[in-house]
Amino acid sequence: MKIERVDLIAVRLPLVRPFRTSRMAGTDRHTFLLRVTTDTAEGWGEFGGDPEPLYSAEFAAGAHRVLRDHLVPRVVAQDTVTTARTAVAMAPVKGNPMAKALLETAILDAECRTHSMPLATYLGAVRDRVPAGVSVGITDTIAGLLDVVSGYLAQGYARIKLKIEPGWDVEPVRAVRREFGDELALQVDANTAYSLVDAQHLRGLDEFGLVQIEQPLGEDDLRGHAELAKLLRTPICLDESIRSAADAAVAIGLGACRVVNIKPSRVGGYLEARRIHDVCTAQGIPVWCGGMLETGVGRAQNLALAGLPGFVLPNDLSASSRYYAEDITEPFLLDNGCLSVPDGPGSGVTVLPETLSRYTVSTETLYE
Ligand code: OSB
Ligand code: MG
Repeated sequence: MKIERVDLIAVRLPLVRPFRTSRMAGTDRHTFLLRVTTDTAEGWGEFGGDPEPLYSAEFAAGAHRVLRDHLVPRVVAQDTVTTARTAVAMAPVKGNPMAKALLETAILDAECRTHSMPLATYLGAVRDRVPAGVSVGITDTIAGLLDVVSGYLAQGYARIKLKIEPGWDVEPVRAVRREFGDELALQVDANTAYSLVDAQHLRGLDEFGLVQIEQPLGEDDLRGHAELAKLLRTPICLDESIRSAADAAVAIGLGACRVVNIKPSRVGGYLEARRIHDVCTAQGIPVWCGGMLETGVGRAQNLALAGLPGFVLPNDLSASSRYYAEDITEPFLLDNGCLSVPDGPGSGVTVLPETLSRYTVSTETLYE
Protein backbone atom coordinates (compact mmCIF):
# COMPACT_ATOMS: atom_id res chain seq x y z
CA MET A 1 0.00 0.00 0.00
CA LYS A 2 0.94 3.61 -0.35
CA ILE A 3 -0.37 6.13 2.19
CA GLU A 4 -2.12 9.10 0.60
CA ARG A 5 -3.52 10.89 3.60
CA VAL A 6 -3.63 10.77 7.40
CA ASP A 7 -6.27 12.62 9.44
CA LEU A 8 -6.51 12.99 13.18
CA ILE A 9 -10.02 13.50 14.55
CA ALA A 10 -10.34 14.56 18.19
CA VAL A 11 -13.59 13.38 19.80
CA ARG A 12 -15.32 13.77 23.13
CA LEU A 13 -18.15 11.40 24.10
CA PRO A 14 -20.01 11.68 27.41
CA LEU A 15 -19.97 8.46 29.46
CA VAL A 16 -23.34 7.18 30.64
CA ARG A 17 -21.94 7.27 34.19
CA PRO A 18 -18.75 8.71 35.65
CA PHE A 19 -15.83 6.26 35.81
CA ARG A 20 -13.44 6.42 38.75
CA THR A 21 -10.36 4.30 39.38
CA SER A 22 -7.62 4.61 42.02
CA ARG A 23 -5.79 6.87 39.57
CA MET A 24 -8.38 8.95 37.73
CA ALA A 25 -11.97 10.07 37.50
CA GLY A 26 -13.77 11.01 34.32
CA THR A 27 -17.20 11.82 32.95
CA ASP A 28 -16.33 11.53 29.26
CA ARG A 29 -13.97 9.86 26.85
CA HIS A 30 -11.79 12.51 25.28
CA THR A 31 -9.49 10.92 22.72
CA PHE A 32 -8.76 10.92 19.02
CA LEU A 33 -9.19 8.71 16.01
CA LEU A 34 -6.76 8.30 13.15
CA ARG A 35 -8.00 7.77 9.61
CA VAL A 36 -5.39 6.50 7.17
CA THR A 37 -6.27 6.67 3.48
CA THR A 38 -4.17 4.44 1.23
CA ASP A 39 -4.26 3.79 -2.51
CA THR A 40 -6.38 0.69 -1.82
CA ALA A 41 -8.52 1.29 1.31
CA GLU A 42 -9.25 3.45 4.33
CA GLY A 43 -8.42 2.33 7.87
CA TRP A 44 -9.27 3.60 11.34
CA GLY A 45 -7.74 3.43 14.79
CA GLU A 46 -8.52 4.90 18.22
CA PHE A 47 -5.95 6.34 20.63
CA GLY A 48 -6.10 4.28 23.83
CA GLY A 49 -4.91 6.97 26.22
CA ASP A 50 -6.43 9.97 27.91
CA PRO A 51 -5.71 13.71 27.97
CA GLU A 52 -3.80 13.21 31.24
CA PRO A 53 -0.94 10.73 31.84
CA LEU A 54 -2.60 9.01 34.81
CA TYR A 55 -2.99 5.43 33.54
CA SER A 56 0.18 5.39 31.44
CA ALA A 57 2.94 7.91 30.77
CA GLU A 58 1.42 8.69 27.39
CA PHE A 59 -1.28 11.31 26.95
CA ALA A 60 -3.30 12.65 24.04
CA ALA A 61 -1.39 15.87 23.33
CA GLY A 62 1.97 14.07 23.47
CA ALA A 63 0.74 11.27 21.22
CA HIS A 64 -0.64 13.82 18.75
CA ARG A 65 2.77 15.52 18.64
CA VAL A 66 4.83 12.34 18.28
CA LEU A 67 2.52 11.09 15.52
CA ARG A 68 2.64 14.37 13.61
CA ASP A 69 6.36 15.06 13.92
CA HIS A 70 7.98 11.62 14.18
CA LEU A 71 5.84 8.57 13.46
CA VAL A 72 3.69 9.56 10.49
CA PRO A 73 6.65 11.08 8.54
CA ARG A 74 8.68 7.87 8.96
CA VAL A 75 5.83 5.59 7.93
CA VAL A 76 4.57 7.55 4.91
CA ALA A 77 8.15 7.82 3.56
CA GLN A 78 8.17 4.08 2.81
CA ASP A 79 7.51 2.99 -0.79
CA THR A 80 5.54 -0.01 0.40
CA VAL A 81 3.52 0.22 3.58
CA THR A 82 2.36 -2.95 5.34
CA THR A 83 1.25 -3.55 8.90
CA ALA A 84 4.32 -5.64 9.72
CA ARG A 85 6.75 -3.05 8.31
CA THR A 86 5.14 -0.22 10.27
CA ALA A 87 6.80 -1.18 13.56
CA VAL A 88 10.14 -1.41 11.77
CA ALA A 89 9.74 2.10 10.34
CA MET A 90 8.75 3.47 13.77
CA ALA A 91 11.42 1.58 15.77
CA PRO A 92 13.99 4.43 15.89
CA VAL A 93 11.45 6.46 17.90
CA LYS A 94 11.66 5.33 21.50
CA GLY A 95 8.67 4.49 23.65
CA ASN A 96 5.22 5.88 22.82
CA PRO A 97 3.55 2.48 22.38
CA MET A 98 0.02 3.91 22.37
CA ALA A 99 0.82 6.38 19.59
CA LYS A 100 2.55 3.59 17.64
CA ALA A 101 -0.38 1.23 18.23
CA LEU A 102 -2.76 3.79 16.80
CA LEU A 103 -0.88 4.26 13.52
CA GLU A 104 -0.17 0.54 13.10
CA THR A 105 -3.81 -0.29 13.79
CA ALA A 106 -5.21 2.15 11.23
CA ILE A 107 -2.82 0.64 8.67
CA LEU A 108 -3.81 -2.89 9.74
CA ASP A 109 -7.48 -2.00 9.26
CA ALA A 110 -6.73 -0.65 5.77
CA GLU A 111 -4.63 -3.70 4.90
CA CYS A 112 -7.38 -6.11 5.97
CA ARG A 113 -9.98 -4.10 4.04
CA THR A 114 -7.74 -4.16 0.98
CA HIS A 115 -7.90 -7.96 1.06
CA SER A 116 -11.57 -8.07 2.16
CA MET A 117 -10.43 -9.96 5.23
CA PRO A 118 -11.91 -9.62 8.73
CA LEU A 119 -9.34 -8.52 11.31
CA ALA A 120 -10.37 -11.53 13.40
CA THR A 121 -9.36 -13.85 10.57
CA TYR A 122 -6.05 -12.02 10.07
CA LEU A 123 -5.22 -12.36 13.77
CA GLY A 124 -6.27 -16.01 14.03
CA ALA A 125 -9.55 -15.85 15.92
CA VAL A 126 -11.33 -19.16 16.56
CA ARG A 127 -14.55 -17.85 18.15
CA ASP A 128 -17.32 -15.64 16.86
CA ARG A 129 -18.66 -14.68 20.29
CA VAL A 130 -16.70 -13.70 23.37
CA PRO A 131 -17.81 -13.40 27.01
CA ALA A 132 -18.36 -9.81 28.08
CA GLY A 133 -17.30 -8.61 31.50
CA VAL A 134 -17.88 -5.19 32.96
CA SER A 135 -15.47 -2.95 34.84
CA VAL A 136 -17.23 -1.11 37.67
CA GLY A 137 -15.77 2.18 38.86
CA ILE A 138 -15.42 3.30 42.46
CA THR A 139 -18.70 4.75 43.72
CA ASP A 140 -19.51 7.09 46.62
CA THR A 141 -21.35 4.47 48.67
CA ILE A 142 -21.67 0.68 48.95
CA ALA A 143 -25.42 0.96 48.36
CA GLY A 144 -24.70 2.83 45.13
CA LEU A 145 -22.22 0.12 44.10
CA LEU A 146 -24.74 -2.67 44.72
CA ASP A 147 -27.25 -0.81 42.57
CA VAL A 148 -24.83 -0.48 39.68
CA VAL A 149 -23.70 -4.12 39.89
CA SER A 150 -27.28 -5.36 40.10
CA GLY A 151 -28.12 -3.43 36.93
CA TYR A 152 -25.22 -5.03 35.04
CA LEU A 153 -26.10 -8.53 36.27
CA ALA A 154 -29.70 -8.04 35.14
CA GLN A 155 -28.31 -7.36 31.66
CA GLY A 156 -26.39 -10.65 31.76
CA TYR A 157 -22.72 -9.67 32.05
CA ALA A 158 -20.47 -12.71 32.47
CA ARG A 159 -18.30 -11.26 35.23
CA ILE A 160 -17.86 -8.18 37.38
CA LYS A 161 -14.60 -6.33 37.98
CA LEU A 162 -14.53 -3.84 40.84
CA LYS A 163 -12.05 -1.00 40.87
CA ILE A 164 -10.38 -0.84 44.28
CA GLU A 165 -8.06 1.47 46.21
CA PRO A 166 -6.95 1.74 49.85
CA GLY A 167 -10.16 2.45 51.78
CA TRP A 168 -12.36 0.88 49.07
CA ASP A 169 -11.39 -2.79 48.85
CA VAL A 170 -12.39 -5.48 51.38
CA GLU A 171 -15.73 -3.88 52.32
CA PRO A 172 -17.14 -3.37 48.80
CA VAL A 173 -15.98 -6.87 47.83
CA ARG A 174 -17.64 -8.35 50.92
CA ALA A 175 -20.87 -6.46 50.16
CA VAL A 176 -20.99 -7.60 46.52
CA ARG A 177 -20.31 -11.22 47.52
CA ARG A 178 -22.95 -11.13 50.21
CA GLU A 179 -25.54 -9.59 47.89
CA PHE A 180 -24.92 -11.63 44.72
CA GLY A 181 -23.51 -14.92 46.00
CA ASP A 182 -20.44 -17.10 45.57
CA GLU A 183 -21.21 -18.12 41.98
CA LEU A 184 -20.63 -14.61 40.62
CA ALA A 185 -17.33 -14.37 38.71
CA LEU A 186 -15.80 -11.44 40.60
CA GLN A 187 -12.40 -9.78 40.37
CA VAL A 188 -10.74 -6.51 41.38
CA ASP A 189 -8.40 -4.00 39.75
CA ALA A 190 -6.17 -1.71 41.83
CA ASN A 191 -4.43 0.18 39.01
CA THR A 192 -1.12 0.21 40.98
CA ALA A 193 -2.66 1.64 44.19
CA TYR A 194 -0.83 -0.58 46.74
CA SER A 195 2.68 -1.43 47.84
CA LEU A 196 4.20 -4.55 49.30
CA VAL A 197 3.65 -3.30 52.87
CA ASP A 198 -0.09 -3.70 52.16
CA ALA A 199 0.32 -7.47 51.63
CA GLN A 200 -1.26 -8.35 54.96
CA HIS A 201 -4.25 -6.14 54.23
CA LEU A 202 -4.65 -7.56 50.71
CA ARG A 203 -4.75 -11.06 52.20
CA GLY A 204 -8.13 -9.96 53.50
CA LEU A 205 -9.40 -10.38 49.93
CA ASP A 206 -8.45 -14.07 49.81
CA GLU A 207 -11.61 -15.26 51.55
CA PHE A 208 -13.86 -13.99 48.72
CA GLY A 209 -12.80 -16.41 46.00
CA LEU A 210 -11.86 -13.70 43.50
CA VAL A 211 -10.90 -14.78 39.99
CA GLN A 212 -7.93 -12.42 40.17
CA ILE A 213 -6.50 -9.21 41.57
CA GLU A 214 -5.29 -6.97 38.77
CA GLN A 215 -2.18 -4.80 39.04
CA PRO A 216 -2.01 -4.31 42.81
CA LEU A 217 1.52 -2.81 42.76
CA GLY A 218 3.48 -0.33 40.67
CA GLU A 219 3.96 -0.97 36.97
CA ASP A 220 7.74 -1.40 37.30
CA ASP A 221 7.50 -3.65 40.34
CA LEU A 222 7.66 -7.18 38.93
CA ARG A 223 9.74 -8.35 41.88
CA GLY A 224 7.15 -6.99 44.31
CA HIS A 225 4.36 -8.79 42.47
CA ALA A 226 6.36 -12.03 42.66
CA GLU A 227 6.73 -11.54 46.43
CA LEU A 228 3.06 -10.67 46.83
CA ALA A 229 2.06 -13.73 44.81
CA LYS A 230 3.70 -15.92 47.47
CA LEU A 231 1.54 -14.30 50.15
CA LEU A 232 -1.85 -14.33 48.39
CA ARG A 233 -4.12 -17.16 47.30
CA THR A 234 -5.89 -14.84 44.84
CA PRO A 235 -4.14 -15.03 41.44
CA ILE A 236 -2.36 -11.85 40.37
CA CYS A 237 -3.12 -10.46 36.91
CA LEU A 238 -0.84 -7.84 35.38
CA ASP A 239 -2.10 -4.95 33.24
CA GLU A 240 0.13 -1.83 33.37
CA SER A 241 3.31 -3.92 33.88
CA ILE A 242 3.02 -5.82 30.60
CA ARG A 243 4.21 -3.69 27.69
CA SER A 244 5.57 -6.40 25.40
CA ALA A 245 5.91 -10.13 24.87
CA ALA A 246 9.34 -9.88 26.49
CA ASP A 247 7.75 -8.33 29.60
CA ALA A 248 5.22 -11.16 29.70
CA ALA A 249 7.96 -13.78 29.48
CA VAL A 250 9.91 -12.16 32.33
CA ALA A 251 6.82 -11.65 34.53
CA ILE A 252 5.73 -15.26 34.09
CA GLY A 253 9.28 -16.52 34.70
CA LEU A 254 9.49 -14.54 37.95
CA GLY A 255 6.11 -15.80 39.15
CA ALA A 256 4.81 -12.20 39.16
CA CYS A 257 1.47 -13.13 37.60
CA ARG A 258 -0.81 -16.07 36.83
CA VAL A 259 -3.04 -14.14 34.42
CA VAL A 260 -2.34 -11.40 31.84
CA ASN A 261 -4.61 -8.56 30.72
CA ILE A 262 -3.74 -7.75 27.09
CA LYS A 263 -4.56 -4.23 25.91
CA PRO A 264 -3.44 -3.72 22.33
CA SER A 265 -3.03 0.02 22.79
CA ARG A 266 -0.73 -0.39 25.80
CA VAL A 267 1.57 -2.87 24.07
CA GLY A 268 2.08 -1.07 20.74
CA GLY A 269 -0.64 -2.74 18.68
CA TYR A 270 -2.32 -5.96 17.63
CA LEU A 271 0.81 -7.72 16.36
CA GLU A 272 2.55 -7.38 19.72
CA ALA A 273 -0.73 -8.23 21.47
CA ARG A 274 -0.83 -11.48 19.52
CA ARG A 275 2.78 -12.25 20.46
CA ILE A 276 1.90 -11.74 24.13
CA HIS A 277 -1.04 -14.09 23.67
CA ASP A 278 1.32 -16.66 22.15
CA VAL A 279 3.93 -16.37 24.94
CA CYS A 280 1.26 -16.67 27.64
CA THR A 281 -0.62 -19.51 25.99
CA ALA A 282 2.59 -21.49 25.51
CA GLN A 283 3.15 -21.30 29.27
CA GLY A 284 -0.41 -22.06 30.32
CA ILE A 285 -1.17 -18.50 31.39
CA PRO A 286 -4.77 -17.46 30.61
CA VAL A 287 -5.28 -14.05 29.03
CA TRP A 288 -8.20 -11.69 28.50
CA CYS A 289 -8.63 -8.45 26.61
CA GLY A 290 -8.59 -5.23 28.61
CA GLY A 291 -10.15 -1.97 27.54
CA MET A 292 -9.80 1.80 27.78
CA LEU A 293 -13.51 2.65 27.49
CA GLU A 294 -13.10 2.55 23.71
CA THR A 295 -15.73 3.73 21.27
CA GLY A 296 -16.97 1.23 18.69
CA VAL A 297 -13.80 1.78 16.64
CA GLY A 298 -11.41 0.37 19.24
CA ARG A 299 -13.93 -2.08 20.67
CA ALA A 300 -14.49 -3.78 17.30
CA GLN A 301 -10.75 -4.36 16.96
CA ASN A 302 -10.39 -5.61 20.54
CA LEU A 303 -13.23 -8.08 19.92
CA ALA A 304 -11.30 -9.52 16.99
CA LEU A 305 -8.30 -10.15 19.25
CA ALA A 306 -10.47 -11.62 22.01
CA GLY A 307 -11.52 -14.33 19.55
CA LEU A 308 -8.04 -15.93 19.76
CA PRO A 309 -7.81 -19.30 21.52
CA GLY A 310 -5.90 -18.15 24.61
CA PHE A 311 -8.54 -15.56 25.60
CA VAL A 312 -10.25 -17.94 27.99
CA LEU A 313 -11.43 -15.44 30.63
CA PRO A 314 -14.21 -12.84 30.24
CA ASN A 315 -12.95 -9.57 28.77
CA ASP A 316 -13.33 -5.89 29.63
CA LEU A 317 -15.44 -5.63 26.50
CA SER A 318 -18.95 -4.45 27.28
CA ALA A 319 -21.91 -3.39 25.16
CA SER A 320 -21.82 0.15 23.71
CA SER A 321 -24.62 1.14 26.11
CA ARG A 322 -22.39 0.46 29.13
CA TYR A 323 -20.20 3.36 27.96
CA TYR A 324 -22.16 5.68 25.66
CA ALA A 325 -25.77 6.67 25.02
CA GLU A 326 -24.78 6.74 21.35
CA ASP A 327 -21.71 5.12 19.79
CA ILE A 328 -19.91 6.44 16.71
CA THR A 329 -20.20 3.05 14.97
CA GLU A 330 -23.12 0.67 14.85
CA PRO A 331 -23.66 -0.28 18.52
CA PHE A 332 -22.42 -3.52 20.11
CA LEU A 333 -25.20 -5.39 21.88
CA LEU A 334 -25.01 -7.91 24.69
CA ASP A 335 -26.39 -11.32 23.76
CA ASN A 336 -26.50 -13.88 26.57
CA GLY A 337 -23.48 -12.33 28.26
CA CYS A 338 -21.46 -12.28 25.04
CA LEU A 339 -20.52 -9.85 22.28
CA SER A 340 -20.11 -10.90 18.65
CA VAL A 341 -16.76 -10.74 16.95
CA PRO A 342 -17.28 -8.55 13.86
CA ASP A 343 -17.03 -10.53 10.63
CA GLY A 344 -16.89 -7.82 7.97
CA PRO A 345 -13.63 -6.69 6.30
CA GLY A 346 -11.10 -5.00 8.60
CA SER A 347 -12.59 -4.03 11.96
CA GLY A 348 -15.99 -4.85 10.44
CA VAL A 349 -17.59 -1.62 11.64
CA THR A 350 -18.29 1.69 9.92
CA VAL A 351 -17.71 5.05 11.50
CA LEU A 352 -21.04 6.86 11.16
CA PRO A 353 -20.11 10.24 9.64
CA GLU A 354 -23.06 12.24 10.96
CA THR A 355 -22.72 10.84 14.49
CA LEU A 356 -18.96 11.31 14.45
CA SER A 357 -19.35 14.94 13.44
CA ARG A 358 -21.55 15.61 16.48
CA TYR A 359 -18.81 14.36 18.84
CA THR A 360 -15.86 15.82 16.95
CA VAL A 361 -13.87 18.47 18.78
CA SER A 362 -11.32 19.20 16.05
CA THR A 363 -9.68 17.62 13.00
CA GLU A 364 -6.20 17.96 11.58
CA THR A 365 -4.62 16.51 8.46
CA LEU A 366 -1.23 15.12 9.48
CA TYR A 367 -0.19 14.13 5.98
CA GLU A 368 -1.50 14.68 2.47
O1 OSB B 1 -7.15 -0.68 34.26
O2 OSB B 1 -8.37 -1.83 33.04
C1 OSB B 1 -8.03 -0.72 33.45
C2 OSB B 1 -10.28 1.97 31.89
C3 OSB B 1 -9.38 3.01 31.76
C4 OSB B 1 -8.10 2.83 32.22
C5 OSB B 1 -7.69 1.61 32.79
C6 OSB B 1 -8.59 0.57 32.89
C7 OSB B 1 -9.92 0.78 32.47
C8 OSB B 1 -10.98 -0.22 32.61
C9 OSB B 1 -12.13 -0.11 31.64
O3 OSB B 1 -11.01 -1.03 33.50
C10 OSB B 1 -12.40 -1.36 30.90
C11 OSB B 1 -13.32 -1.15 29.70
O4 OSB B 1 -12.92 -0.51 28.71
O5 OSB B 1 -14.44 -1.63 29.77
MG1 MG C 1 -6.49 -2.65 34.67
